[in-house]
Amino acid sequence: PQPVYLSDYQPPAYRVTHTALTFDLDPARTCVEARLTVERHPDAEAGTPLYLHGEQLTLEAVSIDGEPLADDAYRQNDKGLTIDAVPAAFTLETRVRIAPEANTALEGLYQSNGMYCTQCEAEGFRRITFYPDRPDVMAVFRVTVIGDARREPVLLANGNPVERGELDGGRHFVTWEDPHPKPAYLFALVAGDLACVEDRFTTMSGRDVTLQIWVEEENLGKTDHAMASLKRAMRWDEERYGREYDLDRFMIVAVNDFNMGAMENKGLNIFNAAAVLTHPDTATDGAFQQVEGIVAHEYFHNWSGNRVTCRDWFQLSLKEGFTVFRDQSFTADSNSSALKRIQDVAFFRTAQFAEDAGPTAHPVRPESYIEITNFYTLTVYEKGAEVVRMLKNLVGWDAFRRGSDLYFERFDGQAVTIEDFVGCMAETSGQDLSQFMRWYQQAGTPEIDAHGEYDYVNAEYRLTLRQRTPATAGQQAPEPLHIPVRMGLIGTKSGHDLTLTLDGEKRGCDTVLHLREPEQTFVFTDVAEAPTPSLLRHFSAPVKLHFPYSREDLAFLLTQDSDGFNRWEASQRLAMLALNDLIAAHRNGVEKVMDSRVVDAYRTLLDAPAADKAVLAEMLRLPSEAYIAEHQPLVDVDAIHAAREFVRQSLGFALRDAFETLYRANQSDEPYAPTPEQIGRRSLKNVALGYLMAVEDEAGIALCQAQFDAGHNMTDVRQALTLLVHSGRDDLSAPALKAFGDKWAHDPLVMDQWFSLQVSRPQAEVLDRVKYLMAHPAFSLRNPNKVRALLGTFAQNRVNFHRLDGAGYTLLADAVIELDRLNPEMAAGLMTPLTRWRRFDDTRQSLMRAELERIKDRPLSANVFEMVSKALG
Ligand code: HT7
Ligand code: ZN
Repeated sequence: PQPVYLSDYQPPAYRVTHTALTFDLDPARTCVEARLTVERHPDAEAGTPLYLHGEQLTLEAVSIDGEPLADDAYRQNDKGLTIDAVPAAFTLETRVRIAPEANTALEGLYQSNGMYCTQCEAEGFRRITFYPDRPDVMAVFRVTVIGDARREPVLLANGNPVERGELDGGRHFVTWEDPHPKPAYLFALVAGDLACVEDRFTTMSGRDVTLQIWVEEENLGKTDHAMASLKRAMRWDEERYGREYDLDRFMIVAVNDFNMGAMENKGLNIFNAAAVLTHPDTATDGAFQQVEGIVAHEYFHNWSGNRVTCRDWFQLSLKEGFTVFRDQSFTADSNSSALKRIQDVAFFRTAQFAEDAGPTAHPVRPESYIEITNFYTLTVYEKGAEVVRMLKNLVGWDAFRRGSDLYFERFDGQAVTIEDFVGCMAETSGQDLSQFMRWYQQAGTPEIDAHGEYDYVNAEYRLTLRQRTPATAGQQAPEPLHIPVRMGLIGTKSGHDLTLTLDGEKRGCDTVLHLREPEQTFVFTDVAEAPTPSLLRHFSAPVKLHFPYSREDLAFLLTQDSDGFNRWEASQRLAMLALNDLIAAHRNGVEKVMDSRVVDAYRTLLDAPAADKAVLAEMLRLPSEAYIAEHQPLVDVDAIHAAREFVRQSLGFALRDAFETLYRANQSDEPYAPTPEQIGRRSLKNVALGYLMAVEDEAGIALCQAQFDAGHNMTDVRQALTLLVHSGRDDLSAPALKAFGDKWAHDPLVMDQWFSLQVSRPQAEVLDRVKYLMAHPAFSLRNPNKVRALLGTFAQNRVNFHRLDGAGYTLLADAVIELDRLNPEMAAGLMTPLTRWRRFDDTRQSLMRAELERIKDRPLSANVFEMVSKALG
C-alpha cells in the first residue's frame, strides 16, 4: 500500500451538487442506484478524466445523461472507476450490488443484529456506491430506502422524510431529503425493527425540533440520560457558541456492532449502544458521564465538522480537536470543572504521552498516512483539543468566541483547513500565531525544565524555563514552541497566593507566561517572602514539566495551592516520588519501606473536610501502573506492580480507621441519580473501599461483600465485584462472578463488564481465563465491544500481558491475525500495545518483536501493515 501525502493535495476536478440514491435492501444483494449531478471545476481542463472511488462493488450499469457507457469508455480497478471523456456538466447514473451481511469490517453498509446501518467516515461511502469520496466534495442528498415492511418497518436517512409508500411483495419505502450540502462521509442510513423515544427542543430562534432516540424495543427504558444530555448540549451550544440546530429533526440510533463510540452523520447520529444506553442497574457513573460527553460531542459536530468540514483528512483535528475541546468544556460547565480537568489530564498523560513517545507518533496534523482510520488517534483528538485550549488561553475567551463566530460565518458550507481556523483566531485577537502553528506540525511531547531562585535581598524570584521537544521519525530538529505556562507563587510561610509583578506590571495572583524561546527567565519583583511556585496550572500546555520539588514542597502544595487542579497534581507527584523509591528498592532486592511523609500527607487529606468529594477521591487515587510506566526510562512491569501494591497496602494499614470512617460517611440509600454530588460521594466511598480491601482483613471483605450483595447500583456493584475478583481469593470471586454473570447473561453491555473485570486481575492464571472466555457463547470477535472488553483489557493488564514467557504477546498476535481478516480497523487498534516494545527490557523486547515479525509475515490489511511497519521500522 502507498502512502498519501498532505503536500500532494489537489482540489477536485469535478464537483457533485446533487446526489440521489435509491437503496433496495437485501442482506446479500442490496441494489444501490445513484444519480449524481456533476460539474467540472472552472479551473480544471476540459478532457480531465472523472475519477470515482469504489471498493467491493459489483457494477451493473453506468450511464451519462441517460446514455449507457460503452465498455471501453471507462476503466475499473479494485479502488475505483475512471471515465475518460465527460462533458462540463452532466448526470451520471450507476447501479451496483453490495452484500451488507458479509461486511464484517463495519465500514459502509452493514448489518448489526439484523438491522442495516452505515459507517462512512472516513472512506466507507466508497463501499456503497461509486463516488468522489473526499470531504471537499459536498452535495445535497435525496435518498430513497426500500425494505421489507415486516423486517424493516423503520427506514431512516439524513434530513427530513418527504415521501413514503407501500410497494409490491410486502415492501415499502421512505424518501429523505437533506437540504444541507454535505460530504459523503456524513451520509447515513438505518433500517430495521426499532422503537423510538421522542422529545422536543425549541431552538433560540423558535425552531421546533423533534428529537428521537431509536433503539431495540427492550432498551426503551435506557434512553433518558442520553435524551437529557442531548437537550442540555443543544442549549449549551446556543449559549456558549451561539450555534443553533438547523433541521426539524435530530435522530440518534443505537447499534450493537460499531467500531468507535458514535458518528455525527447529519441529523442521524449513529451510536455504539454502549455510548447511549444507561440505567442505574446496568451502567456505572463513568458510563453515565461518557454517554453525556459522547452525545454532546456528536451534537457539537453539527457545526464543528458538518456545517464547516475538513478539506482533506489531514485536517481531521480541525473538527475533532475543536469538538473534543467543546465537549470537554460542556462537561466541565455541567459538573465539577476541576474533576473534569483531572480526569482528562490523567488519561491524556498516560495514553497520549505514550503514543507521542512510540513508533506511531505523529503531529496533530499528520503529513502522510497509508490508512486514515489509523489516525483517529489520541494525538489528533486529545492533543488537538489541548492545542485549541491553548489557543483559547492565549487569545482569551472573548477573542476566541469572536474567532469561532468568524470561522463559522466565513466558512459555512465549506471544506477548510487548520490555517483557516487559526487565521480567524489571529484576526480577532490581533496576535501573531505563526509560531503557535508548530503545535500542529511537530510530534512528540515537549519537556520543560524549570528552576527558580529567590533573592531575599532584592525580593525577586527568578523562574527559568527551558524547553525541548524530542526528535521523532518525521522531525529531526524540532523548533521551539509557543507554550502558555499558567502559574502562581505561594508564600511558603504565609501559605497565601502572592501578587505577581512581572516587568513592572501587576498580574494578580495567577498569570500565563508565554514561553517562546528555548530558554527564558522570568523575573518577578516585590516578592515579599520565599515562594513555592505552582506551575502549569490546569495543565495549561500538553508538556512534561520538571521542577525539583521536595516532598515538603509537595505536601505544602497539596493543601495550600489555590488551584484545585494543581493540588491534585501535587498528590500525584508526591505519590510518584514514593513509588520511584520503592521501584528502585524492588529492583535492588532491598526491603521496601513506606515513606511516612506520604502517609502523613494522606492523613492530612483525610482529616480535612472535602470541598469537592470527587476531587478528593482523585487525590487519594494512586497513579495507575500505566502512568507510572510512562515515567520510567525502561518499564519494569513487575517492580511497578509490586511498588504500587505496597503503597496501597501501606496506606490501607496506616489509615484503616480513617478510610472506614470515610466509607461509612459516604454511604447512602437514596435513589440513584448521576448528579455531581452523588457521583462524588460514590467515588470517595469506593476509593476508601479499595484501601480497606488492600488490608485483606475480614472487616473490609465484609463491607465489600455487603456492597456487592446490596446491588444498589452498578457503580457500587461493579467496584465491589472488581475488588472481590482482584482479591485473589477464589472463595470470594467465584460465587460473585457466577451470580453476576447469571443475572446479566441477557445484557450484552453488562457482559462486556463481566469479561473485562475478569481479565484485568493481576493473578497469574488470567491468560487461561482469556482463552476460556474467548470460547464463551457471549463472546464474538465480530463485535468490537467484546474485543475491547476481553482482548483490549487483557492487553492493558500489565503483569499478565507482559509475562516473561511471552504467552501474552502470542495470544494478542494470534487475535490480531484472526481479527484482521474480519475487521482491519479493530485489528490495527488492538495491536497498539505490541508496538511499544522499545520501552521494555531485552527479553520482552525480543519476544514482542518476534510476534510483530510473525504478524508481518502474513497477508495483511493496509491498516495492520501500516502499524506493523512503523513498529518495526
Ligand atoms: N467522527 C467520528 C469518527 C468515527 C470513525 C472513524 C473511523 C471509523 C469508524 C468511525 N466511527 C466514528 C466519531 C467522532 O469523532 O465523533
Ligand atoms: Zn468527533
